[in-house]
Amino acid sequence: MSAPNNSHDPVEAHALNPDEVARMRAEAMEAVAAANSLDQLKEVRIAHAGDRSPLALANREIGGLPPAAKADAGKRVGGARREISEAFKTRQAELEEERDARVLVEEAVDVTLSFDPIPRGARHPLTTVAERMTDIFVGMGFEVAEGPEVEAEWYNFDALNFLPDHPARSMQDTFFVEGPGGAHSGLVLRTHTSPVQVRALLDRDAPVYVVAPGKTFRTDELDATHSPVFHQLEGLVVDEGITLAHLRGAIQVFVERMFGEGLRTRMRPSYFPFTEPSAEVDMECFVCRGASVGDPDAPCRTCSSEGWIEIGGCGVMNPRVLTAAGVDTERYSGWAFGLGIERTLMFAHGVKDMHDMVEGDVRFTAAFGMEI
Ligand code: FA5
Repeated sequence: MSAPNNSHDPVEAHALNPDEVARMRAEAMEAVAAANSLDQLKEVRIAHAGDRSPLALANREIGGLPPAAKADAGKRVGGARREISEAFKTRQAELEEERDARVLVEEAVDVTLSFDPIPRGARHPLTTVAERMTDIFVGMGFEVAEGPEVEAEWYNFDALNFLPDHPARSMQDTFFVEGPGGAHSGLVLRTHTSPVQVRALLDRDAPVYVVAPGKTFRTDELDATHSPVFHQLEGLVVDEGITLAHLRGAIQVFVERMFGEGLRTRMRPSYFPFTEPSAEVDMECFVCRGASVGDPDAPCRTCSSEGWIEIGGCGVMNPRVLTAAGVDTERYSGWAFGLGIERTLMFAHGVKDMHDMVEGDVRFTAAFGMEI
């Protein structure tokens, strides 16, 4: 006689033991009730209702029971699993409701608060620097003059004593404006602000003290220090007894107010058709103040260790220009200068590349404090 087959006896199959099923159910119900977040509840579900949970494993054993015991065990295990599933759904609904209530409080938006729908803009640093430069001269008694950006060749060149074959007129430097059908229009995009000198002199009687900030155009490639569209500040003085010494003084005052007290300036001989003598204006490097010259251990990137920085051109008015503008050269004399505004911004604020000024990235403007 063989031994009784007890392996399918629900009492002996531990997992199907009614007490054990009740214990597993109670443990699961307790864990569901204790879950305080949806994440915790998810873990509880895996542990007590997942495929590898104790009750799921017990359920698998039912298949091996004798038919008479199957229904009983199935009812017991199935009932426990259903109850756990219901408890899980109820707890899930409670926790979801709690979460929604919390999110409503935590993420509440006060729609009655005032807001700025469009970010506030600011003027471009070139505009504010041009204004500061202009203000320095206005403080010395100058008035502001203007001229058109699309300018007659006569004002841009002829009246300023540029001879017809002067290289600045060539296609290399000048944007010529085409007339109808490609005809010669006699107009250019002004290559400098100097034509405003002539316009200012034709507009008013001497004495004349004007500055003219404005946009200028040349067929230069955009690089770190050049742009095809750039800005200059023109200055012009015509009065009795005016000499180069007044020009030196005005430039010196400008440099000290713009860049710092005690900075020296110098003039190097140069050539412009509308001034005689002509000079390039240099100012002492405001970073190294000349200390980097000949000192390889302390190179200066601002002045390339030259000690001086060029800021523009200037000179005593050529009498031919004054005559073309109807000024009595027996009585009056004068001088003029043209300063690069981009270069001034670069030196005054350490801007290393002109691309930054023209690319329109608002972060560049923001770095200057969004002056309005
Ligand atoms: C002139 O344009 C003369 N009209 C200046 C002048 C006025 C001389 C009155 C005498 C009397 P120049 O070509 O050197 O000169 O230009 C003057 C300044 O404009 C330069 O020193 C430089 O700062 C700036 N500049 C010239 N070309 C460019 C460019 N492509 N991009 C940016 N700045 C430029």
